[in-house]
Amino acid sequence: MGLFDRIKRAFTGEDPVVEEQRKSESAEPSQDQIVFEKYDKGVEKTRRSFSDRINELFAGFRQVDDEFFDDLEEAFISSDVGFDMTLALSDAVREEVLLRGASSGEQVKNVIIEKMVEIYDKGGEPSVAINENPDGPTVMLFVGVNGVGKTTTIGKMAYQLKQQGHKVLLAAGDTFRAGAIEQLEEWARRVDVPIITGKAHGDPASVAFDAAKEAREGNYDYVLVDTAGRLQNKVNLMNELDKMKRILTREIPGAPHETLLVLDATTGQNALVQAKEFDKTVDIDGIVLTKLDGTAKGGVIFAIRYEMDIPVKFIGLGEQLDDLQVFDAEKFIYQLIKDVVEVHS
Ligand SMILES: Nc1nc2c(ncn2[C@@H]2O[C@H](COP(=O)(O)OP(=O)(O)OP(=O)(O)O)[C@@H](O)[C@H]2O)c(=O)[nH]1
Ligand SMILES: [Mg+2]
Repeated sequence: MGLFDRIKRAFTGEDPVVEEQRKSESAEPSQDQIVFEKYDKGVEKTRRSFSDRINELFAGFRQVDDEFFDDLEEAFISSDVGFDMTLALSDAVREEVLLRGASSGEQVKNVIIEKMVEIYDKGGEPSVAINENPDGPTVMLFVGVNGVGKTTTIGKMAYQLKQQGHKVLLAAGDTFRAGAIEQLEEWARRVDVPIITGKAHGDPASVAFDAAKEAREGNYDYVLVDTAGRLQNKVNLMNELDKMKRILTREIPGAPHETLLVLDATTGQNALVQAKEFDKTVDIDGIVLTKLDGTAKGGVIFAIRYEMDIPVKFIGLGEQLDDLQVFDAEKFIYQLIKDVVEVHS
């Protein structure tokens, strides 16, 4: 079943999770419901601003003319959906409205939502699975500019993996920023997993080496490697990442198996710029989009989807240990548009 059909099913009450959530306030919430509610809360700001813009647009709706499309494009651009996706969307809506002879506000609104999902879904949903190492420890490298949430994400990820019964090791590869090692040590304590550290201002590649060795000898399932977000300059940063990767590959075949680029959703279109920048020099397997809970700029997920070939695999919906979620396009889009679409039950 395609993405649009699944979202539609959620709206018509045929989705078991949504249905359960609607009915029950009495029973203990299921794991699915908990996740659903996290999405609900996590995208609240984005939903509110997106819904306001779209509803405002339709409050004064008379007809689909050039002025309407100007306003529609403005609404999408200011929701951080990105320039390219906005134009594609606008074109697709124009065409479909004509084709169907849609004239009422409600009809046009439905076309917009349908096209939004369709454009998001281009070529099918990308996999959000982590690349696992079948023969030993899976090494995950976390990269991104300073302050985006790398270290916090590692803490949450370690928690999740440990909950699933895995043996997890942390590696404090940010030796540059003052306090960075202690910060990761604190997470290691909270989650109760071991950590490999080096000296402050030491060589992060040697931390990577020690961690890889320990992971192999101690039969770990996962090694989560933190990195610096800022060095003296960008070239140094990229060289350092490169060196860490080389050491990891030498010590564990195929490592790092998963390189995750962490992006801060509150920076909106700037996150997209960073993604393009990193994509030029580092092989990125997936994106973690953090701080969605604190921003109305969650529409950037569409811009990333439209303009990049790298899937968003995880999203950060808060600062607690269990606030890292696997990205689920269906849940995300449903939560984003639920105040715009008429719910038929
Ligand atoms: N609300 C919210 N805050 C987050 C989320 N993820 C991270 N943060 C906060 O963002 C801030 C920066 O997080 P860090 O994990 O230190 O970021 P970093 O990328 O490791 O930063 P550097 O080590 O300086 O490069 C912290 O205050 C985190 O609590 C999230 O999903 N939601
Ligand atoms: Mg950090």
